[in-house]
Amino acid sequence: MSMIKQLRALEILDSRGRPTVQATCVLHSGYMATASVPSGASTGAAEAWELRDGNPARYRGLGCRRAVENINTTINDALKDRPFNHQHDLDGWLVALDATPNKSRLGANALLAVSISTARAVAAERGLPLYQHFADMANLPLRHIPHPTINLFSGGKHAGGQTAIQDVLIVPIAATMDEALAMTYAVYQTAAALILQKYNMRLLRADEGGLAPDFPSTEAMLQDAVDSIQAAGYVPGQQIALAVDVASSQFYADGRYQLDGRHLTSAEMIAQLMDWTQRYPVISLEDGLAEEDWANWSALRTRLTDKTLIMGDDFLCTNPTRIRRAIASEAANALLLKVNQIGTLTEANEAASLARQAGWHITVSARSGETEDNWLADLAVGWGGDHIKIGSITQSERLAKYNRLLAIEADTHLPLASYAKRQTDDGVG
Ligand code: 2PG
Ligand code: MG
Repeated sequence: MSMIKQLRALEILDSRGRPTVQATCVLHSGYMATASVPSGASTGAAEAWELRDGNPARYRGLGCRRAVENINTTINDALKDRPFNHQHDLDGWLVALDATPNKSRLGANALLAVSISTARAVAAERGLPLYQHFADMANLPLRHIPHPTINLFSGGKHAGGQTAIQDVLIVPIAATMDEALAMTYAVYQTAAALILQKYNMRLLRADEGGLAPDFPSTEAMLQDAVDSIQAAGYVPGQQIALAVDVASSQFYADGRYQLDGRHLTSAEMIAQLMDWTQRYPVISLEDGLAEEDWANWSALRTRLTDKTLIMGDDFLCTNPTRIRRAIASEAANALLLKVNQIGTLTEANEAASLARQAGWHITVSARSGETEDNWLADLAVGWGGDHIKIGSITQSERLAKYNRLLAIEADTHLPLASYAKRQTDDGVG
């Protein structure tokens, strides 16, 4: 049994210099912990509500003082001195206290900061590493370190909109996290030299650290990734595969996908996605279709071979209701899990277990606006994520998570998850 003595919060800045929420949980046992929440840019319409102050004179309305105040007063008053045994008790109180469908009263940013800081304090109280506490919360054994999918090229909302699609990521087919990161460094540096030569662009980075020259087309973005892999001495598809976050909700309007100067119908977009998977070593397509294009997701999944991950990000928003619907209509085979899309650990865990039971793959993901906090690495290991998506191997808000994964790998000697579609029951890809 645990009991909160005090919750307190602070407005801090994320990796884009925008305010976000940090909470500290002090337990009666004397254990305490702090956690910070991230924030997206290409957000799904169904995401839980990030409470912002809306005062244009301060951070252009993005201040988080109201969310902070909600933790310091309403949430602290309601949760302190109440004994609880499980995270779901605590998160249930948070959801009931907010009492809106999308957490707009107290703010999902406030709720999540409390949910995670409390989990971390309880892990300390139990004398366990955070990843073990997350595994216990999900009632799962520790099986593997999630396989990294690492941002090489950025576009869309993370790079000023110079391309329609958002990310081309590399998936090093490595045996350990340590090896995967070393391979990534080689490709990243080679790609930086290639874009200097080809686009005359210096090493400038997008929000998640990806390289973001003015690619003339999506095709060029994919081809440059393959060329960089090759020039770094690796065989595309055999030693390093690709994943794409198409983030297509961002270029979908009036029933058409506005891609490279074309206006594609859903059927044409599906054909385009198939073409990419046939011509490039793409193993995962995230948000290949738009969040409101429900009717065509099932067609996308049917048309592509079962080897490709059809992953829902904005489409599913880590929302158990949307995931149930997608499972029933066979609209995807992979979940992108972002806990701040739903607002508490318990609901995110429910989303993950629904996906797992359906035989889906899970990629645990950071947001484009991150902090130096590293809880995501522990969560991804504890909840058995198949892949993890953090961004590039630059910038400390990204490296905090990669470095934590290296430490967990060194401590646990867990194997790296398969890079391929999803884990079978015996843990072999
Ligand atoms: C995504 C994420 C991370 P954002 O779309 O998958 O890359 O971006 O946090 O801006 O939603
Ligand atoms: Mg995405």
